[in-house]
Amino acid sequence: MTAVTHSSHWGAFRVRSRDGEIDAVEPLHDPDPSPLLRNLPGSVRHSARIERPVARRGWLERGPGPTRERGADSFVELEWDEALDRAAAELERVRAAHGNRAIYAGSYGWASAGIFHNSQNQLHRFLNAIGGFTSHRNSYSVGASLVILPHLLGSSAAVFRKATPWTVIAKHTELLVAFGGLPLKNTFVAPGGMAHHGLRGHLDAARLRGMQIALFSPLRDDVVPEAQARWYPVTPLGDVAAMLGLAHVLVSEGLHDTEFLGRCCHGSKQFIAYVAGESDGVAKTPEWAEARSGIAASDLRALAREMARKRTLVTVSYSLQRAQHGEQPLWAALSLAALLGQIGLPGGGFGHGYGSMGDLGSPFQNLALPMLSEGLNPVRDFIPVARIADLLLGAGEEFDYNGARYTYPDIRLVYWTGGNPFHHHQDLNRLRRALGRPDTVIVHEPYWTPMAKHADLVFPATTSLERNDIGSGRADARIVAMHAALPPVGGARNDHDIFAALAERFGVRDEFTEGRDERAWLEHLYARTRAVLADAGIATPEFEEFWARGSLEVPDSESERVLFDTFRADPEANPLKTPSGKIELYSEKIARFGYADCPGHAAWLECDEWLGSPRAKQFPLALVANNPATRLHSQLDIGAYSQASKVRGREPVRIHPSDAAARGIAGGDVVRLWNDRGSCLAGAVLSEDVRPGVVQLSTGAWFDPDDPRAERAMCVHGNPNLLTRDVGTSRLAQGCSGQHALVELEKFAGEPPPVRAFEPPRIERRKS
Ligand code: PGD
Repeated sequence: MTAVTHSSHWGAFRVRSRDGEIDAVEPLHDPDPSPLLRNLPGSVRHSARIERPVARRGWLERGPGPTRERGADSFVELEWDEALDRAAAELERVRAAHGNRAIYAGSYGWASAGIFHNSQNQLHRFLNAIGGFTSHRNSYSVGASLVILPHLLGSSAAVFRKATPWTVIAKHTELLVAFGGLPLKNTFVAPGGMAHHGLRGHLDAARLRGMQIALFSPLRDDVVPEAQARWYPVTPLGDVAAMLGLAHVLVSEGLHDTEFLGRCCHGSKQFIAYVAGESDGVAKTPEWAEARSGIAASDLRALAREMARKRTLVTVSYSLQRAQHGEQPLWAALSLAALLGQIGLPGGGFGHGYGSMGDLGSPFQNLALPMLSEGLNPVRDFIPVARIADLLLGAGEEFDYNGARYTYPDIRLVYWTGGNPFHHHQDLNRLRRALGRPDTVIVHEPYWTPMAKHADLVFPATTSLERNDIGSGRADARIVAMHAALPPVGGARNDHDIFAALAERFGVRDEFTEGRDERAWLEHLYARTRAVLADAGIATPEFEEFWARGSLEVPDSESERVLFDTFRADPEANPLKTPSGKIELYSEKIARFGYADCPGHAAWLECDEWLGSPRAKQFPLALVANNPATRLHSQLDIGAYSQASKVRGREPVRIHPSDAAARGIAGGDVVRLWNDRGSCLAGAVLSEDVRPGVVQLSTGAWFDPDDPRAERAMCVHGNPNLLTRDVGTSRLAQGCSGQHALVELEKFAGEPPPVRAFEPPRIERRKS
């Protein structure tokens, strides 16, 4: 078969197939292609694919209802029509008996690239056509940021979409202070597509010009070694203390910019009083900070003076806000940058998410390309996305969120497409209990992921490689014609076709499809894309030509943008959308909410699980459960690149040699990590790049319980979310706090149980 163009969240490529399988993948004009492309060959016809619709045996025999059998039961194969009839009947039963709010279809997850086949858009569009569903707000990535940034800066888009691009940083920044680092692995990925990977090149250019990087992270390799960053091996969850210590030096030595603070910021008085200890009797001196952050007071003093001397950009990664009190590192970093007075200058000021997402700081034009419209959801109930287990376990209970109180509805049916909660959620034993509560769980998945294994009805979905689409990210270098490279595997169908068939059963097929097939939808969405591009002055060919050509280039016309430059130049004429019109270092509005876990200015709030907490006596290692380097989240954990990183088939856990020696652990040993929530096995890798007292185990190994019926199962494959805690960042944002946990670790005694994560469940042919 000839090569065709295609795209993914981690890159655009040409793909060649042979004998119904992906054979070779070549990047499309990319200076630094993602190694994640290596997961694609051999992934489409993998034995972990779901090939036919199935129903859980207990659900078929005993009907819908709460059960602990999900994830342990066998499945029975169904014909497509029967499976669709059963799904429609159950949706109808729940709607009629409990109303549409009893359907939870927040259905979080990254799904696949493509503006038409995005499975969540498809799900929401279908459910909106039949009366709506309980939805979610925000994301697991930036749950705290999306809520607090509008209070501080008027909008979150201001920081994400309008971030100063890397091209400007490479030209102007002298000192980049990166809390949470700039891990290259994360920048290979962006939702919707990422055709040009430029970070390595920008860092090279910046280093040659003399830019220095101060890296605050427990992991030395959170910046590529070539960038020669100065490593400040901060205690996990200790960054806010370091920021306040730096702020104290600026203020006590008169290095802060009072003119900028007065003109562009609101509430600097309250923040400075707190830093100086006037409001709480505790001066946040570098010595105070050293005791909490692990960074020497003398180093903090020297760095603060250097920051004041140089053109300095303070940036904080997404990971820092994915933690208890995750709002604070963001606010403290912004306050620190405000003291320096360089916000709005080229290469100076504040950034959030450099190194966390490939498209942040992209010099390519940020075009809001059309997606399939979801229609309107008449149901008002929602949850902050990471509160899924609270929702399922707490019907009728109240929760706080962003200054208001809401009530969890009684969910009877969960509908999931394009996401894997057994990857993204915390405290998985609690999630398993929660997923036992609804009457029915319906999942569309290409693969037998743990979420598919926990469903009652499973529909086999195609992967993007089996269908046609148009791919482009938010600030992408290319718009890509995503040609189907292979026919659908087994009986798999596109999510759109599954929902169209369900819509037919509800008499709303025409409303759902608008009378279009796949080709007609692509032409329709392309016509709308052309209009967006025409507004941006980009000429485009007709659909036929685009489709044959394979991709269109988007110019890098935003390479000179500077975040907040017009605001800085004239804050009266260009006010921010905050109550004061300025950057809020103190927020009366947040203070009025009265949340002890998110007061009116940035503050040091001790986390329950950090190395300074009493719990560390029992669980003395700080786990960093970060995003993986060898796959996107849990996607294609079956792939060759992900598999090559495993140690004796398990996810690698990195541990400092001194911590390993204290426990008699050698590299390559199978180890058990545990705390009072659960445990998992992993393969030990000894590394000096990890700060002593810290272990690092990335997310994304498919959950593989030793006993699927056990109340507290152990994951034999290495999923860290057995150990993480299921609490919101604060009552303000209720974001995901999964980045950290305290754990203990030991060498696993005896023969470790086999890894069965990629084996399908037991599937029976139906007795007629
Ligand atoms: P993915 O593995 O991308 O994880 O969590 P998310 O749920 O997005 O799951 C996507 C699923 O969609 C895969 O199973 C894939 O097979 C399926 N899929 C792909 N394409 C299609 C399709 O077209 N149709 C259908 N039906 N299915 C499809 C990500 C989330 O995890 C995120 S964004 C972050 S940042 C969080 N990070 C952390 C963290 O740092 N630490 C911890 N401990 N936990 C985290 N969880 C969060």
